[in-house]
This record gives sequence, structure tokens and C-alpha cells, in this order.
Amino acid sequence: MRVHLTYAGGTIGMVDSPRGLVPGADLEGWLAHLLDGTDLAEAVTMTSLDPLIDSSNATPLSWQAIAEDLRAHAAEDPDRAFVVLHGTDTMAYTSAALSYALTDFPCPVVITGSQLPLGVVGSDAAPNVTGALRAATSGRLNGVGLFFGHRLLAGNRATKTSSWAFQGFDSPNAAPLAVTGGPWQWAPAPPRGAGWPTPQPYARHDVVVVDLAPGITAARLEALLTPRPEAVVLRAFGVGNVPSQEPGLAAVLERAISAGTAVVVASQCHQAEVLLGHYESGDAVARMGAVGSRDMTLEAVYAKVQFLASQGLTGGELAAQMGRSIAGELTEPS
Ligand code: ASN
Repeated sequence: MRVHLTYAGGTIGMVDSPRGLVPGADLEGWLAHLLDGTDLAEAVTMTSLDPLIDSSNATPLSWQAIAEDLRAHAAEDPDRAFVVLHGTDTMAYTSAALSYALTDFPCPVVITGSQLPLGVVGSDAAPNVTGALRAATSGRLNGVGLFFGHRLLAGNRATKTSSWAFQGFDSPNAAPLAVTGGPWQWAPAPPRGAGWPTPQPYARHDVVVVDLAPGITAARLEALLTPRPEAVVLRAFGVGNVPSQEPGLAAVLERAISAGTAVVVASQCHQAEVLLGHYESGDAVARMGAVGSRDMTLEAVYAKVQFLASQGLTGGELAAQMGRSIAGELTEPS
């Protein structure tokens, strides 16, 4: 099977400079060397996106550029598998974003990167790239996966958990799709979601993520939501609890919803299932029209809001789609 690699940037291909790490390694040469003598030696093609970026610079337009590169190369040969090389910092946002935009895509896609550049002895670049290639060509993956630290995770269930560990990603609410070994151990394929035929391209929408902390005032929240964003992802406590005794706080959210802002309540917990009706402090915001993020990661929630806004949805219509699985990003009630 042929594999196309889309190289978007990240530490994996960086080299030292007086200003810190910057893209500049000979990734194509390194890859040819890595695959020399293997079954994939002649099977891999590669494009480098321009510009190569540190993924902390990614925007929804970067997600779109990757999706377009994948679609262009699948149009040439729909029998291909795809690997995306990406920085780790926002890799989980990109993998979630790709999962929504590519539900109609006929080929498997695996995204990976590394904590250390490919030119450093002991780097995790080689095991991550070979693992991603193995996963992409396995014939067992549907949709978008994220391979890192010997595990294949669902791209829209993953989150970066460490700035340094070689196992730097976790999938807190879903089991890994596969774990490497001889042979690899594969879990049963998870549900795929309802899909989204003919998606409109990603555009940049005004979506803000707000973290609550004990003592937040209504005035501060009002300031954070002025002017009104198209949507707010409110990272609340536990199962989605928002302070109910802070004067005026809930009213700020109510005014934002009335003005057409979609309010999505997420949790600050690494592992969570947001249930807005569980406590009085979450119920009040649900009655106003806020929706909970269920067991989605922050990355999956943020990318989904950007995706739905890019499909032309706003306010209550956008909020109403959040609880529906597009690409397997949440656990639907049984
Ligand atoms: N800052 C880098 C990036 O996300 C981090 C990495 O790739 N390990 O592009």
C-alpha cells in the first residue's frame, strides 16, 4: 500500500538556531534512510506544507490546509494511506478537526510528531513515524488516528498530557485503538458517528475558551465575553458546575446566549462526563440554553465548535449539534 506523508511542521523536523528550535532538518532524506530496505522503501511520497510551523501557530486555516493536501493526494490515488507529521502542542486539536472534516474520506489518516527532533540521539521521532506508518497501512483503522509513544489513539479522543514524556498523549475517555507489540494489540473498532457529508472548509471563528476559578466575578466574566464571541467553551468544575451563588454570574451567560453566543460547558477534569442537570449549579445554565460537552476532550470540543461554525451554524443551532457524535468524538448514551 502506498502512503502519502503531509509534513506540517513541529519539533520532529526542527534544528537548533540562535533563536531556539526552528524547522530546517532534512526530513525527506532522514525518512528515506529510515525506510531503506523495508517493505515501505518505495511506497512513500511526501509534501511539505509552506510554511512549516511550530504547531502553537496553528489556526483553523492550518487544519484546512492539511485537509486539502490529503484530499488532493487521495484524488490521485484513493488506495493510499496518509500520515501527517505535526507539532505536538496542538496536534490533538488538529486530529479532532481533521476527523470532523474527513468523515467522507476513503483513506485512513494517522497524525504523529515527536518530543525531540529527529537529529537528536534517543529521539522518539523514528518510533513514532514508523508506528504511524504501520498503523496507517494496517488495514484496521477507520478515520483519523493519533500515534504517539507506542499507542494509537482515536484522533478526536486524544489530549496532550506531557510536554516531555515519550508517552505524551492520553485518551482519557476512550481506550487506545491499538498498542504496539509483536503483534500489535487492537481493541474493537469504536462507533464512527453520524458523519458530515460535503463539509464546508474551516474558517477562523471567534470562539473563546474560558477557565473558571474560585472567586470569578460577574464583572470579570462580562469583560471576557465583551464583545460577544460566536461561541464560548466554559471550562467549569467537575461535571460542569458553574458557581450559582456569585451575584450576576449566571446572568452574564444568559445575556450572551440571548445575544446569539453558543455556550458550551466543559469540565476542567482530565477525565470527565459533563452532566449539567446533576447539581443545581449546573442545572441553571442548562435551563438558559447552555449545552454540556459530555465526555469530549477540550480539543475535540473546540475543534467541533470551529467546525460547526464553519458549516454556517450559530447560537442555539450550533449548540444543538454539540451532543451529536459526528466522528466518534463522544460516547453516546446507550
Ligand atoms: N512546539 C512544538 C510544536 O508543537 C512541540 C513539539 O512538536 N514537540 O510544534
